[in-house]
Amino acid sequence: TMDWTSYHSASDINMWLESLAFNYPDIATVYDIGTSTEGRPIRLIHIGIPRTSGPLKQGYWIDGGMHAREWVGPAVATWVINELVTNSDQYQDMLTEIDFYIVPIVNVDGYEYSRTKDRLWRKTRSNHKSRAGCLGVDPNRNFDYFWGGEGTSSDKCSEIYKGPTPFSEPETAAMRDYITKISGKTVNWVTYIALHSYAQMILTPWGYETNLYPEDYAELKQVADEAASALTACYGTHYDVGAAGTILYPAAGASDDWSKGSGYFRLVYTFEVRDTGRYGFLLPADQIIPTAIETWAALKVFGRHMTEKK
Ligand code: 0X9
Ligand code: ZN
Repeated sequence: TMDWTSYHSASDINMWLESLAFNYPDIATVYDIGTSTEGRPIRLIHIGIPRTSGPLKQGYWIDGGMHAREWVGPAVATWVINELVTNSDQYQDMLTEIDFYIVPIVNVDGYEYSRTKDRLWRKTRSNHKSRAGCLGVDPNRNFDYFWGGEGTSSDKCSEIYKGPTPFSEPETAAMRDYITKISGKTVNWVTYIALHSYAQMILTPWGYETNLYPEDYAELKQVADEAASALTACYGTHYDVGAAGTILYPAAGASDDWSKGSGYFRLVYTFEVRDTGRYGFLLPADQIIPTAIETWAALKVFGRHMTEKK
């Protein structure tokens, strides 16, 4: 059983995902898309109403927990999973057209390390033989799109260490392999969302340079503005919308730029959810539910945009 009044361990979340899929076998299936450095499963839940004929369903990917200390990401992801699965009758239209693929905790080792050893840990826990004994890679610098560009480091002790090679981390390689494997075969990917914290921003590509925009930026921005309005309508939380490298800072090798740049996804966003620094990464657990409710209001706008555009 699960609740959203406290933050939970990776093993509790993984067990809960399994039981949820067991209880709702018609719409939910769990897959382990890989194994972390320390041997934990990287668990994905696939949610949708199966279609027996017609075109491939549209794919909507959501991940959380890429950065270990950003605990609210996994909490929001699990809230969204619970909402979709247990209230699926309310989401018939979306679930007949769209398949959701949600990985609540990408960086499982880091998440557990943050829970038990070092609250502000960010990276994975891999060992790339640093002389100083530093561990871990920033998974959001480890994707191969402009890998090693601005806002990355080759210093193994850096918080933004890009890794020895692109996809050196089993966690990022698992994402790439799964997304690639099913693309165009069992799903037509459309939307990619990465849940991070904190800043209260909806970020579009590109993130690897400043003042650089994809050709369809006007559409990306317009839909994100609509999503931000829906979010603000819940509790008045203010969000900024813009290209990551321009309104936040340039950082290359991130999952969003890879998703867009590889051509697998069209609507690509990184959410930096609550707050703006009062608590920062240490967001109190009593803000999980309001954060999830307002974030879901925004995420539904992308879903509606997908089903309308026919
Ligand atoms: O630096 C990051 O990876 C993200 N911010 S965080 O504070 N959660 O670490 C922002 C990534 C935005 N996307 C790109 N720059 N591509
Ligand atoms: Zn992050």
